[in-house]
Amino acid sequence: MSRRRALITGIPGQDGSYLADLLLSKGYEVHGIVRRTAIEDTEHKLKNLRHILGQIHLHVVSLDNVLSMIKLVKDLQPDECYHLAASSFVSYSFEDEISILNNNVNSTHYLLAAIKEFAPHCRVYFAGTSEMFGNAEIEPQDERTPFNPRSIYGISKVASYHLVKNYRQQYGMFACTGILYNHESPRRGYEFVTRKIVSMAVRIKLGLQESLQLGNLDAFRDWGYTPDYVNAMWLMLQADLPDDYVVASGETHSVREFVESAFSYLGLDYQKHVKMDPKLFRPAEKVRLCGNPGKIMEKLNWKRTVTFQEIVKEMIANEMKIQGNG
Ligand code: F7E
Repeated sequence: MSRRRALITGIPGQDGSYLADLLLSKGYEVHGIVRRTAIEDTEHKLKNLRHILGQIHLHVVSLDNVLSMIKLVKDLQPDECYHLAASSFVSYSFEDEISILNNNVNSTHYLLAAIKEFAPHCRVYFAGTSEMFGNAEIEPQDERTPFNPRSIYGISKVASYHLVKNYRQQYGMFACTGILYNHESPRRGYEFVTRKIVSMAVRIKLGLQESLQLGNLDAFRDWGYTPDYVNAMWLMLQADLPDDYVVASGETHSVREFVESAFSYLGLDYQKHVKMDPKLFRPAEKVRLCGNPGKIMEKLNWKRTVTFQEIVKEMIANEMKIQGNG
């Protein structure tokens, strides 16, 4: 039997790289879409893929060019497509709202249309987010909770979610949305709060820096472990029927708790170093996001394997390895 072929948009990111690891371990032929700038600077832009560069196939395709997307889908005939690429840093979406909305929605639409026409057997995963719930009235949120996005990023994901649902219902495509809550790992980008905290805490420990400025320490998030979450993506495409699922830990922790744990692993008292900076607060932020993963646990037998404390510990250990030797 020939190897199953997967196409991943956003393959260089945290999620894309762990998903590529998972699919390779399952024997897939793995293809990824990257920007030209990534190929020109593999050292930095493809650092999450360094260990598997010889085992995957990369294609330079612009997600805002429908013709190049059609060509790739037609030539490749993927069995599974994971659409992870997006402008995903919520804060930027308050500054660059027009292009973020256009890019995130159009790329999803182009991909769905290309697959419908030229590779209709292909199963599609779309990366939704807890930001779709925004200012949710109910906690925890699940698949029936009404969306109330409070950022352009969240709005772009709600619009794309409806596109996915429409292609599923109108054209019979096997297309699913995973509504994923925050998920972290040593490969998280430095702009996100968990990586910022661990990298700065380690700098403070090494005497390279005195203090750390953060936004709202009393924001609550539902934090999970990225390898568990890419496993959820894969499970959705192996199901008998396409559907949408919330993927979350079901626990909520404050940014302050994350800070406290990270600093205490390093033997530091966070109160001596961490300062809140009102400039880093977000407009209109809902402070408690917490998901109910009951449906995916019951229907697809998904479970998380790593706790909040273990995530903090692994991220600190990795950062010590990088900075301690650097
Ligand atoms: O913020 C607060 C901030 O930027 C987490 C993305 O993957 O998950 C991620 O979105 C919390 C927020 O992630 C700072 O206000 C405090 O409450 O790490 P973050 P995010 O915005 O929750 C969702 C599910 C996605 O889909 C997104 O793509 O931390 N916070 N102080 C801070 N956040 C940052 N970045 N920097 C601070 O100094």
